[in-house]
Amino acid sequence: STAKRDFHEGVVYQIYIKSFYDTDGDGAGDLPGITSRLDYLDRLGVDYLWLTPFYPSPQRDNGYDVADYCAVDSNYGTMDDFDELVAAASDRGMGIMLDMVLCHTSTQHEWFQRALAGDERFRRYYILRDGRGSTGAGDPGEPPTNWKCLFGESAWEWEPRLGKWYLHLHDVSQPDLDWTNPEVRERLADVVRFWKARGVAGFRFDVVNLISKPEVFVDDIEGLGRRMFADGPHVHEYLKELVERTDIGDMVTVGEMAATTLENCVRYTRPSEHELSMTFSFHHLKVDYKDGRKWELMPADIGRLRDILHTWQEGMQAGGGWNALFWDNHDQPRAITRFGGREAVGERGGSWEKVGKMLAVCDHLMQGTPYIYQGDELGMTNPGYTSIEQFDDVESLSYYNIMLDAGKTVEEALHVVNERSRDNCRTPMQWTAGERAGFTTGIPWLTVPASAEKVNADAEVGVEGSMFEFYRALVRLRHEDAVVSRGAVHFLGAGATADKVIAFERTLGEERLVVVCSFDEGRCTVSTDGLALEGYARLLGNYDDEPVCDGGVLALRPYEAVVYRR
Ligand code: TEU
Repeated sequence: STAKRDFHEGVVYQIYIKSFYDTDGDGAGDLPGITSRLDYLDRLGVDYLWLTPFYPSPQRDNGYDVADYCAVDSNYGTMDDFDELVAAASDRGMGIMLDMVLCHTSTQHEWFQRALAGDERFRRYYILRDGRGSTGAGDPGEPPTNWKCLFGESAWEWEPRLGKWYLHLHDVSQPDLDWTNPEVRERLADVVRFWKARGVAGFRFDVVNLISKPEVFVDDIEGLGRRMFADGPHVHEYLKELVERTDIGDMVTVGEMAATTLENCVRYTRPSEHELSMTFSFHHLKVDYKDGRKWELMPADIGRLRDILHTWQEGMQAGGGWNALFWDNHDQPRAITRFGGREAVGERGGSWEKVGKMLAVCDHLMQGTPYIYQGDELGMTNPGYTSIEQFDDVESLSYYNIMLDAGKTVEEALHVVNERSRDNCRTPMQWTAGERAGFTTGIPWLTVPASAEKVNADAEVGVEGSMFEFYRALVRLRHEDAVVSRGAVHFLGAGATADKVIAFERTLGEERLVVVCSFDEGRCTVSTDGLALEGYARLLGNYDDEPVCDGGVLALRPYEAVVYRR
């Protein structure tokens, strides 16, 4: 499928298939569900649709545990459904991007099963090690290193049928592949070729900066955590090889980079390197992690958020790289709740609309390619579940138990899970105010949030001033305005702005836009000194009228976002 627009000028929409639209009443979304909603996406105006994994999988990690890379899980439809979707999207000028989970397989994958059966060739597909202090065959000893997997416990699992420990950076059912084995790299290139031949426009590569492990496995004594295995020694070489072998250099590609660095992301995305079109990095979404720990709560530090965006926007620009812009994806709580607060946001009360639109302005006006995660365009919020039974995610359940073991009460642990769970973004898409939000006729796999009554597509599409129409206008702005897509970015000094305000400019030739976003729940003022706003008029904003600007002081209302143009 070919999208009508180059990724520099386009917008990507992420579809978490399981929660998008269900056509067969099994309570989970499917491929025909996407095809049936293409008019909605076309109206929003997006150019690319990134689909999360729909390959056969035991679903321990909702499809990121792949059992067969080149087929469609029957829960999601058939290969014909897939081909139909590609063609129908293409008719509307939308390209399909597929999620390639090449760092690990499921333990159910044939390769791992053959390794378990003792086939030496397939044992070499995975990362197997002897235990520490093992006295020989059959004695596990201790795990080879003290590494923790990203979902909590040890990254090593003893497997008697292998007579070894295997490495899993994610769930125990997701053994990491050994990319030092050339045969593995060739087989994974086959996967990319397979889907490319079916007409997709591009790929998203899951945790692709974790594919190259350290040369020597030693304990993490410096508290490096993920940095122990992020951006490993051969990662750039492997990526170049994959891109060249599969000839995807002209397609749109994005790499998900866990715990990465700016320097590496410049290298991943600078066109002359022939690696990727752009990268997701996550530093800006850790500003509410206490001491860097996801499962310890802290209010978002907006000064830090500004510093990180500043560094990444200007740093990627200086290095000739390209950012993927996003607040939300299927691994994050909803940004609107996160930055607005549960009370402030409420269920379409309080500052809900202001926060949602302000975040949208901030994201869509930066330099890079914006990603809209399904439901963001409606202003969907965290569901505020009341019982742990309502959660499904393997990571949430793992940490819930870890927190209980560490002495937290059920209420405390539930509170943290409510703030941080990946399920927050995975709730069913809110299509209507009707039963089950119009998502399914069956029993939804995750509880539909109460907010669906008010926050839904029916209530917003075509309604002036709605969140949906606001997003639609931002997409159009990027399509039509070169200063938004191609302009240079420059952050307007921290000194010039208030504590909770982020301001930057975009320039192209004579054109200049100034973007001011307040993350403050109250009113605040900003000196216009650093903004140079003389002779400027408001282009767009999230209040009906302009903020008062008088005597060199700009008075911003709660969560106000405003874009000025000369
Ligand atoms: O996520 C990678 C990743 O680093 C996440 O584990 C992230 O750290 C976590 O969600 C934040 O707490 C990707 C996929 O997006 C995710 O859905 C998968 O579970 C994971 O890889 C394994 O494939």
